[in-house]
Amino acid sequence: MKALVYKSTGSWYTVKDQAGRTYNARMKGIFKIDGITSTNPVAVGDEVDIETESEIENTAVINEILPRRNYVNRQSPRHKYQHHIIAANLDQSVLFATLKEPRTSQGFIDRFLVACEMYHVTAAIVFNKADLYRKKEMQIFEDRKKMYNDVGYKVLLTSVEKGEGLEELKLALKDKVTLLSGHSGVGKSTFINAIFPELQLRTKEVSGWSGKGMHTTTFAEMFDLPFGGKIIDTPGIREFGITDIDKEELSHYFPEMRQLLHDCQFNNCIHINEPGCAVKYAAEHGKIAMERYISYYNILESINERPY
Ligand SMILES: Nc1nc2c(ncn2[C@@H]2O[C@H](COP(=O)(O)OP(=O)(O)O)[C@@H](O)[C@H]2O)c(=O)[nH]1
Ligand SMILES: [Mg+2]
Ligand SMILES: [Zn+2]
Repeated sequence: MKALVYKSTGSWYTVKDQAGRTYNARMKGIFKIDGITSTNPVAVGDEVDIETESEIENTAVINEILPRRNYVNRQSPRHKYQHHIIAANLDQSVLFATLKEPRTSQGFIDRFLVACEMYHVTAAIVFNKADLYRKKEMQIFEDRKKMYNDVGYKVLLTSVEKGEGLEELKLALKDKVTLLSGHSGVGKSTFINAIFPELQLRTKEVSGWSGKGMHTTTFAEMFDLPFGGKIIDTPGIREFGITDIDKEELSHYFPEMRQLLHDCQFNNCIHINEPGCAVKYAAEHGKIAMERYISYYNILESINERPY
């Protein structure tokens, strides 16, 4: 029978069948998907085919992983050519960011958006901890909101602590499968606790002087939202990766650049020093945001040419 994977703890998976019954399931045999060996072949959000093993102990065996609509990856830190699948079958990913305590960098946000474009997952940004923002941060928020809205991304402002902006956020999550992303300490667990008071995921104080949050949980987990939809919390995973990409490909993942590519003089333009570059011209003339162009440049620099 069919079931959905809610949690992965390494070799055991928490799955739920269509009747809403939960099992502890494990895999039989070795799985290879799309020719890649994955360090954890079954991911949260996966649809699987299971067989009950023990009715009394609520255990099951996973026979098959059904085809994925999409998935997001992270390169295994130890093995460059192994990928760690974070989650599958997503409708969108929401990035929690903050402008204070801690401040999420522009570069991090843009890397997240590029990754979402690569994986064909809709992206939205939530700026949390609004209660801490003063005039300066509010101005930055308004600037960012306009910049990202212009490119086509939804931007929300919340204070999970004060309960502000939550209705709009819930509306954005309703009836969708959402991957929650963002640095540690930005309020993801606090938000999930606010939706499910009975859950009480552990949250931790942002430790004083360093301003850095601490990881309190280790495994990704999916929750059914009481108002419809599902949310996946990914503790300990800071970002999903921009993997296996050519320099020439990067601008395809910036929507505002994508629409200018045909206007560049060279079709393999990487928009740095080439003559007749429409992207660079647009950045210099305020048609695309200079901040985004700088992020583009920084990501481009981080892409290693593949050794052929
Ligand atoms: N001032 C303020 N603090 C918040 C807000 N949301 C969360 N926090 C605090 O930020 C810290 C980290 O939150 P947590 O939910 O653990 O972050 P996570 O690592 O993203 O899951 C905790 O001390 C929270 O109480 C908010 O809207 N305003
Ligand atoms: Mg957390
Ligand atoms: Zn160009």
